Amino acid sequence: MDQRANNIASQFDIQGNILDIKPLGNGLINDTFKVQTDGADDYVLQRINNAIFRDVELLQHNIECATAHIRKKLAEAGETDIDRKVLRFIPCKTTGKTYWTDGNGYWRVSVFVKDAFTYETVNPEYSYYCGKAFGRFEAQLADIPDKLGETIPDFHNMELRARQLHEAVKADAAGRMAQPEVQAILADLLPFEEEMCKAERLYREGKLPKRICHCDTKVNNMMFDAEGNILCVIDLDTLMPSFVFSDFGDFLRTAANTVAEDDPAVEKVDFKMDIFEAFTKGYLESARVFLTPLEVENLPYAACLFPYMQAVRFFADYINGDTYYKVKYPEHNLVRTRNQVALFHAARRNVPAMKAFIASLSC
Ligand code: GN1
Ligand code: MG
Repeated sequence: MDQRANNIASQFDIQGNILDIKPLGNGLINDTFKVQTDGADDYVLQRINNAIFRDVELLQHNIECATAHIRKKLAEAGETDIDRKVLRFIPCKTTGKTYWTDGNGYWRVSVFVKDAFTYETVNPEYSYYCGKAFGRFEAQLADIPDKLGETIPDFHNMELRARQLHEAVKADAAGRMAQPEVQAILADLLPFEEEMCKAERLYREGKLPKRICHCDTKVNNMMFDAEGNILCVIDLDTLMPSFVFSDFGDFLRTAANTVAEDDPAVEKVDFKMDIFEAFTKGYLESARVFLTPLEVENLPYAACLFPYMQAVRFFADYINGDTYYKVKYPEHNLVRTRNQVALFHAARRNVPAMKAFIASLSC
């Protein structure tokens, strides 16, 4: 076992002796480890990517407020097994804060959720549960008294993402603009830019609210028990005020894609309408109570916006020379971009069917 990791984990008020620490999960941003102990709980140790999350104090403030609020609601509702239904972060022994820094990096520890499973893909039944769970998650946070901030300012602001792409193209820092395929992808994306920036326009016109959203509702950020019940939502770094489109759109971006987001077989990419229907049904059952008609009307737009935004983000990173997302090989971000562009087109073709389905729901 790595002595450094052991030393870092020991800064936190964990119970029991550490037996082993090994890598966990496949996030693209933070580094995650499982800390096995001889006590009642195991833990998750995470190095927070401080280049991306610049304000760790705010980040942990958001997470502490949100988890405490959900914990309180679960307790009031008479829930048992609360440590499997909301994450619990462990304070540092010396500072009492839920993060620790050695001046070299920022670290935090949470209780490992026992007997829980995450999946890279889901069937329609599980999608329906995910929809219900995310609608409930947003509803639970709708009356949070604390003020939460944006852990990455303008994280899902499409206008900003479009601007960043334009800047990347102009700077051409990695010399990749000379590739004919890069030019072709750019020409494919640009005509939709204005259409995709609709949310920001509605917001400026005062028609669209920001709510507390998770903002990284990839399917693998949801934990299930062995029977397929949703336990909790994980990866709370991007929990912040945003449009509901974030949670709705990002879930479908991963769950409704016929293949993984970095599958090079673009011809296999399609938008699964059965997943859309099941998720939307569940989501609206929990969220219809607080959503405005304009939000509901624009859910099909959200299903297109997120593959588009992700394509723009992967593409800008490729052009910049892979400075943001972890890559496993040099073309990784380009492969991801192609995949997300194909998904965007597939989603867009399904907009009339999505609208018809939402209109058919009675709830
Ligand atoms: C990042 O680290 P991970 O995989 O949970 C990213 C998301 C992207 C996603 C694409 C802070 O999330 O926004 O949708 O990769 N998180 C951040 O797979 O940028
Ligand atoms: Mg994740």
